[in-house]
Amino acid sequence: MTPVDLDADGHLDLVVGNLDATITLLFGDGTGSSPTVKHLHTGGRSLRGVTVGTFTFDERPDIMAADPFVGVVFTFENLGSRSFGAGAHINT
Ligand SMILES: [Ca+2]
Repeated sequence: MTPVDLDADGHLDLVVGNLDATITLLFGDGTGSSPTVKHLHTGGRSLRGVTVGTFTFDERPDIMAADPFVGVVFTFENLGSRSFGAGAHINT
């Protein structure tokens, strides 16, 4: 689980990698309750590591997740407005 402000609204959001190979995004509203939930689907088998960084150097935090069962790292580019590009595959 990684806390980060994905949508640049000043409130921390959470990025959670799931055993079913999905990524859950919880967009906080600053109250600590009732976050807006969004899911990203990797198409993998089971995630074991998720990290966030500005991999495309545009100052928006992107998401990277590792699936050791299929030997792939998935990257999701943050396009702004709570939308993300399709997960790109990097074979490991
Ligand atoms: Ca936020």
